This record gives sequence, C-alpha cells and structure tokens, in this order.
Amino acid sequence: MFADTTLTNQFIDLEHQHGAHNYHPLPVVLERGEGVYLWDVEGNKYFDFLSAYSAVNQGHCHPKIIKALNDQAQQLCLTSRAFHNSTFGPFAAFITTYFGFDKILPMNSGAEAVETAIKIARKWGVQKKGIPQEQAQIVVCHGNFHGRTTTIISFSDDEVAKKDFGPYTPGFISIPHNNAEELRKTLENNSNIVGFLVEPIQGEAGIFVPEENYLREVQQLCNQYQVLFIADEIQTGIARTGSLLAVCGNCNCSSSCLRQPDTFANPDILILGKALSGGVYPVSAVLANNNVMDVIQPGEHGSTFGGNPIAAAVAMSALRVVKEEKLAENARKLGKIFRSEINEYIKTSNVVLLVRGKGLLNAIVINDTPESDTAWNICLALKENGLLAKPTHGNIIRFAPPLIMTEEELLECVSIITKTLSAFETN
Ligand code: IF1
Repeated sequence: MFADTTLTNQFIDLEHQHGAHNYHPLPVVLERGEGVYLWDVEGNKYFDFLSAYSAVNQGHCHPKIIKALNDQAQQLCLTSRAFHNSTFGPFAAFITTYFGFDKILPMNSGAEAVETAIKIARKWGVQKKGIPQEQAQIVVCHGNFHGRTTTIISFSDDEVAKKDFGPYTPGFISIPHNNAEELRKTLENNSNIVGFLVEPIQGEAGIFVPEENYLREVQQLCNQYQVLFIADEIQTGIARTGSLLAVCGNCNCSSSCLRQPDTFANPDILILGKALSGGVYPVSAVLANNNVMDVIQPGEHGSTFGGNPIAAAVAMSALRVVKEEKLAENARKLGKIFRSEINEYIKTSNVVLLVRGKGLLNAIVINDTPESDTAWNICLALKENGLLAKPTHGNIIRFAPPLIMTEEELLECVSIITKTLSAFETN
C-alpha cells in the first residue's frame, strides 16, 4: 500500500527546489480531505491528528462551510473596507452575540490579530490610562507562541523563531505562565503596563494546561491594576479544549454560552483565528467591548482583506456548525476517553512518559531527550499506520484530531497509536 512513493517524491522535490525552506514537513503529500480523513497523492488514507494546528476543528471540507464559501464566492468576494459590504455587518452582529462582546475588528491571520490586539492595548493605555507616548508595556509569558511577525517574535523565547531577526520591538515583559503571583508582582511594580497577553493553554510550548483558578486570578489582577486581559484563543478557542473557549473553564457552554461566573474568566480582548473558518479560509478576529475597541478610529488600523464577504460568510457558517454539532461537548467527552486510554498504555510503557491536555488538545511526552529523533520516528511510523501527527519541541507529540470525530473512530485511532508506540518499547 505504501510501497510506491514516486509521485510523493516528485511533489516533495518540487517544493524543496522552489519553495523557501521554512518548514520541515512529514514526507506525505496530501491532496484530499473529508471530515477526519486525509488522502495522499498515492491514494493512502489517514486520520488527521493535527487538524492544521487546530484550524480544522469542524473537519475537512465541511459541506455547510464549503456551501457558504461557494455561494458567497459567486456573489461578491472583496470590496475592501473603503465601501460597506452586505456580509460584514451581519457577521459582526452574529459573532459579537455569539461570544458576548460589543465589537469585532476582523483580520485574516492569527499573527495579524495579535498585532491588532497589541495596538489596541497600547492606544488604550495612552488614551485611557494616561501612559506617556512609547512607554506602554505588555506582559507576556515564557514559552509563548503568538505568531511570526517581527514584533511578536520580539517577545518569544524560542531561539529558532527569533535569532538573527532583530532588531526587536521593545515594550514587552516576560513572566512564567501559570503563575498569578508573578503577574501580581509585575503589575504592582510597573505603572506603564497596559495588558497581559496569554494563551489560556500554551500550545507550541507543549500543551501546558494551567491550574484551575489561574485564568480567573489573572482576570482579577488585571481588573485590580487596570490592565487589559488579552486572551489568545487562536489555537484553544472554538471548542478545541472541550468548551467554546478555553477561558470558559469547565463551563459546558457549547449549546448556548452561559458564561457561568464560577468557571468563566472574562478577557477584555479575545483573539480568534484558525477554526473561526473551519480551516477553509484565513479569518481572524479581535473582540472587545466599546470602552476598549472605541479607541481605534478611522485610518488607524485595517487590512485589505479583513472582514471580506467570503471570510464573513465562511466564519458565520463555521461558528454555526460548532453549536449545531455540539463540538465542544464532543471534544470534552472524547478528550477524557483519549487521555484515559493513553494513561492505561503508559502504565506499562518505557517510551511514553505522560499524556496531558484538555478536550481534544493533547500531547504525549516521549521518554527521550528533546534533541533525539524518537518523536519524529514515531510520527513517521504513525504515518505508515495511517495516522498523521507532528512532533513539537523535539520529544513531544501533539494529538489534535477534528472535533467531529466519533467515539468509535477515536478508539480506532487509539489502537493505531498504541500499536505504533509498542514497536518503540525497549523491552
Ligand atoms: C506555523 C505552533 C500551533 C497560535 C497562537 C497565534 C498564532 C498561532 C496561540 C499565529 C499559530 C501555529 C502557526 C503554525 C504552527 C502553529 C502552532 F506549533 F507553532 F505553536 F498551532 F501550535 N497564536 N500557531 O498557536 O497564527 O498567524 O499562524 O494564523 O506554521 O507557524 P497564524
């Protein structure tokens, strides 16, 4: 079945020769996707256990989202925001109601949305807190991943992402994640801080879930010190972690978001991307209430494609699917099964140290050094066995299937994963 790789090699060679070498992909060339499945150019079928880094939560080529894309594409694609279009207004009303904020500022990529949030926070600091020009500081976390722009990499501590790309943008203070006391000290000692930018669960760092109370403590501290709580839910949002947003904690709110105060941490700025379109189209968004968003005035920020009719139509459809198909509940249920099955395997394993995560955003830690190629080799073997996943930070493998997966399919995947891991056990 996997013997002939001629076509695969041809595509890889083309990419290698003519594409910049800014990635190191698994050697598989995909040409079709449907639901939880992907097919390569040789006709081999795989379970997708990456979901394009959590962009394809609704599954590949979801018929409703593709219909929204097609319908809109035949009517109107782009006007720019120099004129109004008849899709952005309805989308803005829809998404602000859906997530409970006054306003949206639409962008395209995640990094652009993070940049937008940074600009809003700085301007808010100058205008509402009276912070002197060019003195605004934003607190971020060690191990953060918020994108690839020059400003965003300036506050990354990933050497590979950062090295040789300076000069770096000033104005950021980095503290440990999941440490409210450090945040309190930092806010207490610096009156120029305008915001705290945080991933509710750190993704690229290796799927680190903070303590139960952390985000609510963050919200309290931000309120107390008059600092904006900025949640980057680009990867964790839209049902991935078993609730509509990771800041929802254990609130079971996918059917109708109730924002139960005992579990919900309320960010001042919410950043979304990836699954906002079901992976169909680049759509990102910054959501905030009027007291924050209204600092941005005409001419101060924007994007040619942000809020375009296709993006708006696709995103509305993608968000409807999340609720119609109860994806948060499913992610929560399947995530528990996944972790308990993998934990069962770990009891007798020398290869896997632990599994961690929330909902269907999980990772296993391989019992080897970050420099070793064990995790990479396991991913190659998983591919041969019909499941696609990718290592992160050397010895960690991320598992994030589409949220439309059934329990039966998940159990089939668990058996592929455990069978593959068994071949790497040393005794
Ligand atoms: C790549 C990681 C995931 C993100 C958060 C902003 C962005 C991302 C929390 C930027 C993007 C991606 C980008 C992708 C790899 C990937 C990733 F491994 F790097 F960390 F998902 F886990 N905030 N994450 O996770 O969004 O501009 O890319 O739309 O290839 O760099 P973007």
